[in-house]
Amino acid sequence: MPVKIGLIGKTNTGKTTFFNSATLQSAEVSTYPFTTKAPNFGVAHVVTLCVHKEFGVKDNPKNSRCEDGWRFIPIELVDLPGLIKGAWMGKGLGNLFLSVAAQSDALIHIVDASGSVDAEGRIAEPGTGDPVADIGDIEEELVMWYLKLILTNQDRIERDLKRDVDLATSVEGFMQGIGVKKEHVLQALEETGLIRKDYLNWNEKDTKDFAWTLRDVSKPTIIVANKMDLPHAEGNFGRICEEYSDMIVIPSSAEAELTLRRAEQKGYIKYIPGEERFKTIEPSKLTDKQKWALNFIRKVILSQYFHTGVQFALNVAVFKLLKMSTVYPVYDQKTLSDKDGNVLPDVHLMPYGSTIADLAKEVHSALAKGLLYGIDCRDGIRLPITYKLRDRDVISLVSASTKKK
Ligand SMILES: Nc1nc2c(ncn2[C@@H]2O[C@H](COP(=O)(O)OP(=O)(O)OP(=O)(O)O)[C@@H](O)[C@H]2O)c(=O)[nH]1
Ligand SMILES: [Mg+2]
Repeated sequence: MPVKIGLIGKTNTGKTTFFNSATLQSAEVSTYPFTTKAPNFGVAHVVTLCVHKEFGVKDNPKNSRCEDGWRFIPIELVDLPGLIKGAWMGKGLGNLFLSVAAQSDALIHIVDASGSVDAEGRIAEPGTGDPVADIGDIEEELVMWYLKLILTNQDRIERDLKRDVDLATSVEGFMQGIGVKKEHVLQALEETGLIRKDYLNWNEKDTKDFAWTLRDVSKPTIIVANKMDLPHAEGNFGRICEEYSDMIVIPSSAEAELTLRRAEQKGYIKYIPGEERFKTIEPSKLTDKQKWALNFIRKVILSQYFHTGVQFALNVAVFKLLKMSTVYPVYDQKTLSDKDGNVLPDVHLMPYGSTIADLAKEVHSALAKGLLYGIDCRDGIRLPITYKLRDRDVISLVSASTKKK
């Protein structure tokens, strides 16, 4: 199952622009509020330094792509309809939104750092809006949905408790559809201290605190401060970092990334997503407007922030927030190839703590069944199937059926 990242945020903050630039799709973007009516799904990539150079081999990537030494690993990106304060009361898309958002492993909360979206979600002069308040409003929206679910299931919880079903199991029962697991409930009860208070004595504030914490622990999130190319964005970016010091905040210009990716597609420039420079290939083919736009990106975005933030945000979400490792399973330990001779064909994103047995399951269920051990292709050491994988491991999986006689 590919890693899934959801894009959430107030309307008009640039979610679809971010999505299009990362997936090279053409979903509708406009200055009107609530342009995206239903979720858009697409394939984006995270980028990591490929191991082929270290091993001194030429690779034949299959499930990913290798460009100038960088491995591009596919992930699924979901662009969600925009939110606005009060959406949970029924003005917005409610449970449909929540259930799609909940299927994501992590969320990227996109905010307009320039403050150019007003309270109704319309585009306004940069500097007139308050991105710090916008983030708080949208977070509150999400929490209200969690709270609503808890409140509408109060009778069920009480019935469960009477039947000696514990609170965590009961809550998981009606919230697993939005990605809440028993361990999340237990963590939220622990963090709020409510583990020591009888549920029947919870007051309104207790339930709300619980909903906040449950949202927090069940759905890891980073903030992307978008529209950094506009006035007022820099000052607001500093404020966002201060206010949300417990979260990762990444500056971005989705519009700049989209311009670069489209120019690259047309063959005007050579640009590797996430890099801090691009090369103009045929300057004579560019119109004055295109030249101006590319120059602006070079001077205002790349020289100041080193990247447009789009690729960087995806990498951070997968590698830092979700702590995923990249692991290369191979068949032949010596040639580092699969059965058809493809060298380093696949790379898998594995959650922190995954074992060789987990890797085998990802590759093929038949392989997992007869799995005997793994071999670390760096030093030839035989590893037990309970060995916890490390980032950049290249592992030959040996099972009863594949073992060479
Ligand atoms: N200057 C600037 N404008 C941007 C940037 N990203 C998006 N925009 C503009 O912001 C407006 C809204 O962009 P969308 O991508 O449609 O925003 P959205 O968040 O998907 O909006 P909804 O679907 O309504 O929630 C469009 O006019 C975009 O061109 C950016 O990085 N810089
Ligand atoms: Mg949109």
